[in-house]
Formats: sequence, C-alpha cells, structure tokens
Amino acid sequence: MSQPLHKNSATGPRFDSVLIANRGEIAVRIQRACRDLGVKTVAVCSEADREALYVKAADRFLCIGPSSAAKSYLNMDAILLAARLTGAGAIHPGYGFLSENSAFADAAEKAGFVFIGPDAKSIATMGDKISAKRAMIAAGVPCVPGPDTALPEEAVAVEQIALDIGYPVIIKAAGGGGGRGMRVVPEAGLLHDAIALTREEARQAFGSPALYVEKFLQHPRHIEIQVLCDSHGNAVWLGHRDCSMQRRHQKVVEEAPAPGVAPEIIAPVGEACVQACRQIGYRGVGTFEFLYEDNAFYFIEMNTRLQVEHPVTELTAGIDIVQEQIKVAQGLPLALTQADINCKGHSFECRINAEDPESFMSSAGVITGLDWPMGEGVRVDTHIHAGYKVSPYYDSLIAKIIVHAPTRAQAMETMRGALAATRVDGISTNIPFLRALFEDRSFADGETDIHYLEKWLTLRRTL
Ligand code: MV4
Repeated sequence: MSQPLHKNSATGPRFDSVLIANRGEIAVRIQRACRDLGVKTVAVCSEADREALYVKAADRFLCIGPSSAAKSYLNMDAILLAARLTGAGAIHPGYGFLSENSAFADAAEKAGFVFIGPDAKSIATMGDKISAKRAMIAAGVPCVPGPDTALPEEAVAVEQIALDIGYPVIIKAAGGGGGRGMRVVPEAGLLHDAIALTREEARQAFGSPALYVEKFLQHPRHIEIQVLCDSHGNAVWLGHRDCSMQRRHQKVVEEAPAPGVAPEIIAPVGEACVQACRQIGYRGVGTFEFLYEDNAFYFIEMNTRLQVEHPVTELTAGIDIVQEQIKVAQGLPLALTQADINCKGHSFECRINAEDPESFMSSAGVITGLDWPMGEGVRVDTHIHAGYKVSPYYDSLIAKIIVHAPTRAQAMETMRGALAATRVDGISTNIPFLRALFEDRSFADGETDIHYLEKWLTLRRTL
C-alpha cells in the first residue's frame, strides 16, 4: 500500500488553526488570509505587544516573553510550547525572526506542526549562498560570473580565480546575505586584506568562515521573481518586482513589474526559476533575487519566506499570495497553471517607517492622530491605529501603502495622492521623504539603479 501524501489527506486539511509567530503588519496580514480561508488563528506576543488589536482579534493568544525579540519572537521553545498549549496545527513564521531558520522549521515539523514554508533542507540550501548558487547553476538559472565553490585557502589559487573573473570582484560570506558580510575589491593589490577581513567577520557573525567571489556589477538594478510551489511538483512564477530603491540594504519603495524589462528577456529567467523549484522539491512561496544590468539577469540569492513587498505582486497578478501559501501548506495542489498568470497594470509600495525623515533614527511613541488614504487602487497594510504605542524594540515599519493602476505613470500619481492624504501624528515618519521621492524625475522615468537613492539623499542634503 502506498503512503498517503499527507497525514489526514484522506480526512481533510492538515490543520485548522495557525499560530502566527510574528508581530506587526504581517501578523495582521496573515490573520486576514486565515480568516478568509476559514482557518482559526493563534497570536503570540511579547509584553510590548500585549495591547495590540490583532492580538485580541485572534481566536486565541498567548504572551510568550518579554519585549526583547531574543526572548519572545526568536524563542523557539516558547513558540513551540505556545503551539502545543493552544492546539495549533501549523506555524506561520511571517518574515524576519524565525522565518528562514532551518532548525526552527525542522523542530516545528518534528514536534508535529506544519511549518508554513519550505522544508528545512530547502531553507538550509538557500541559506548557504554557495550551495544556493550551485543549485541555481544546475537548474540553468543565470548567475553572476564566479565559482560555485568556496574560496580556497591558498593565496596563489585565489589570485588566479579573481584574475579569471576580472576586477572589480566582490567577496561574500557563504553564511551572509541581504548585504551582510561582503566586500568589494577594486584591484588585485587589495585582494588578500579584503579576504582576511571578510573571513574574520564571517566567522564572528555567521559561525562559518566560508567565502566566495563574484564579478562585482557596478550599476545593477535589483529585480526579483516571486514563485509559488505546491508539494506535488507544480510551480508558477508571478512576474517580477523592482526593489532597487533602497538605503543601506533596507528597501524603501518597491514596484511591479520592473519598468522597461522586455517580456522575452524575463520569461526564460522565470521559467528557469520554476525549473529550479521543481528540481530541489521546493514548496511554498519564494523569491529569486537578481541583479539586472545591461539587459541581463544574474541570480544572487533566494529568499525562502513571504516578503514584505509581496503586495505589489498580489495587486498585479491578482492573486492572494498568503492564502495560496497556506493552501499549499495544507497539501492542496495549485489550482493555477502558468497560463493562468496574467499580470495587469502597475503597482507601487511605500514602506512607512517610524523614523526621523532626515537622520533616519527610529522614532517611538504614541500615535495621536491618524489618516490613511482611501479609494480605488489604494491598499494600506498596517497594525497601527490612533492611540497605538510604537515600541522601540522592533523594526520601524509601521505600515505599507500599496497602489495599483493601469499604467506606471498613473500608479505614481495614485501614490502621490495617497501620500498626500496620509497623516501620522505623534511620531516622526519617512512620509515627507517619500513625498519628495515621488516628485523625482529620474524615478518617474524608471532610470534608477541600486545606488540611486543614496546618491539622491546625499545630493538633497547638500542643497
Ligand atoms: C552584489 C552587488 C554587485 N555585484 N553582487 C547586496 C545585498 C545582497 N543581497 C547582495 N548585494 C549585492 N551583491 C555582485 N556580484 C551589489 C550588491 C548590492 C545591492 C544589491 C541589491 C540591492 C541593493 C544593493 C546595494 C548595494 C550592493
């Protein structure tokens, strides 16, 4: 007799309640998807988040620790205990915190919970940027020139590898990612010092000294491809997003689709991404990050979680990514094929941060007054409300304003109107800065790269 594909596959869904191991806007977002699917929710919170409305709105909630994230949202044992005590069948990690921790995914599954994400092995493969690159090359995904193996110890061998790639090169830590543990090397004379410094940082920060080297691309855009995969070997890609508008590796504005990318250039890349997913048995949602320069795509990293900027893809693809993510975790086959994916119009997302618009220092305090934009093509994802206390313990993201319109120019205009209608009193936010950015000519023309925003900020400061 063959094994059933999933436990309870004959009797129904694998779970009927989800513990949301996260906080803030994404906890609200996941709660909404669960409610729409008729799945019960369990909220966990730190002492700082006890009064949050979404905590009370959950079917059940438990306080799992003090304000410090290390003792609450990052406390695996506390979260697994909360899941057991509340009878949750599944755990949704959201983004950040434990979302890309393969040990947590493994522990959750071993404790009998469905982890809403890929299996621990996929997370571990993508967490090691060298094994990720090897998997991508094997699947035909275009990568940045450079070996898919760790840098050797021998000085002469390293020098030859860098010479073969051609300067400038970039040294990256295998355990890094998201901009951590990397160093640009403009010329051969600076290679060995850069390696020594990055290796020591990697040992300290990631517990592994493994490094790799790539060609350094000098003026790329950051374009990513969203995928959705079930546990039956079906995978689709949901178009692309441009996330070049960032400061210190923190994205500020995202849009879908990436402007000016020809369909015949992106389509084979999207196909290679879903091919890679099938090859590694990937399940759930995922994002392939690429650098895009001179009409070519170069894979850099894969994110194995739901991302902050998923809404721009939801609005263009017309698909509720969080609901789909939960359904594939239930063991359901995708109801969509690639032919069903038809992205329409243009979408922007602005991240609203509680921070000083000039210094970018985070700003905490009570929201004394609040107006959100409304109307067609405008969406606000947030957990804050008048009277809410923005705590200093966590990320400064307090809301996302997302717009959708038929064209990029119309979507920009909708965002200008949305930002003008937004008022957040009591704390400082980056709204004034976002308003100014949406008046920028080069941004409007879609002529920006990953360095644009930092240059723009420097220029603005000197004016
Ligand atoms: C690069 C690169 C140029 N060439 N790799 C930074 C974040 C991490 N995901 C990878 N990063 C980069 N890798 C090569 N071979 C430039 C960056 C980079 C960057 C990438 C995406 C978005 C913003 C960025 C800002 C600075 C550097």
